[in-house]
Amino acid sequence: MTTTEITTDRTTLTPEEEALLPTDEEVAHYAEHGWYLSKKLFTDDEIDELVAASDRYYDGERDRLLPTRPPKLAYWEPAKGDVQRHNDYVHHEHDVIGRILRKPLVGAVAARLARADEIRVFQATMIYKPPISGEPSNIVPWHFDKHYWSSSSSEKMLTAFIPFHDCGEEMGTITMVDGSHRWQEIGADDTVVRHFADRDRDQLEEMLAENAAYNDAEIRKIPMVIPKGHMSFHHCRTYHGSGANVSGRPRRAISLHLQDGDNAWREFPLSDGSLAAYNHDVLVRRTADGRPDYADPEYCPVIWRTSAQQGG
Ligand SMILES: O=C(O)CCC(=O)C(=O)O
Ligand SMILES: [Fe+2]
Repeated sequence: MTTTEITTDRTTLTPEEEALLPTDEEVAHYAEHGWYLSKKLFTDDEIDELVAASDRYYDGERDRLLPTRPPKLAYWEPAKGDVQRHNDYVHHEHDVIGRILRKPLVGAVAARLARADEIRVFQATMIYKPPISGEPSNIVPWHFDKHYWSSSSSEKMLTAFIPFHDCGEEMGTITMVDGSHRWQEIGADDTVVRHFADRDRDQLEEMLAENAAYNDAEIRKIPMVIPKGHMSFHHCRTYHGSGANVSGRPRRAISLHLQDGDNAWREFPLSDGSLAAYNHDVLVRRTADGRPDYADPEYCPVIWRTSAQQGG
């Protein structure tokens, strides 16, 4: 990339937005604990726009469709009924949702937390927990996101969990296992690359306990109490999950998975000899040497680049 391009691409924040970035202390807290509760990064208008756009999305509105259906696509449709809804690639299929999620400020916060110069979207999954207290599909068992991203080379990837309203414990908010991103993992096998919905819940609870014991660590569960417009970030190795929605209102959110500029497809062999894959692999363009390109702007747009002028 030439200097001219860096200057052209330079994204700037207003002074008000700069004040919303994590402080050095908060970046250090993220490095130690593996999670960060942000300041108010989206205005009420932006969140209200997301709610309206998601209503239209659930009614079937799309600006484009994926050209092919990837093997592990999460894609709720009305025929699936009142279960927890997960819809991948909402940033690609819906222009309003995509535009709001690409807000540079969100990328700038992620860049500081990950200590990266560039942040791209990796995936955006819209999530809806129906207000049914006993709905079993509403429970998100313990997992960490890197398990699904074995074909990604980066260890810095992170997720922004963005509720569309105040989100507390009664809604089944996302809950972090404090500091677990620093644990050494034991007992991982190929089954961890399967989505948590397809896995045995007791096995996941047990895996968490075993990993904590192996690391001589206590399991400290921290529910993220997130005011409207704020969001919680977690490192790709931080264990997290969430419980029932007993609030009487739907819990609506987007899980915005982010990658740093250096992330790329890597060969990751599984025990049966096949290679770990991600849904992108059947969608994105190829790099010059034939690998899936996780920088394809069609699916993985850049939302932040730190230029020399802006400093780290
Ligand atoms: O919906 C939740 O509570 C958890 C979402 C999640 O696993 C994530 O954002 O990575
Ligand atoms: Fe997750």
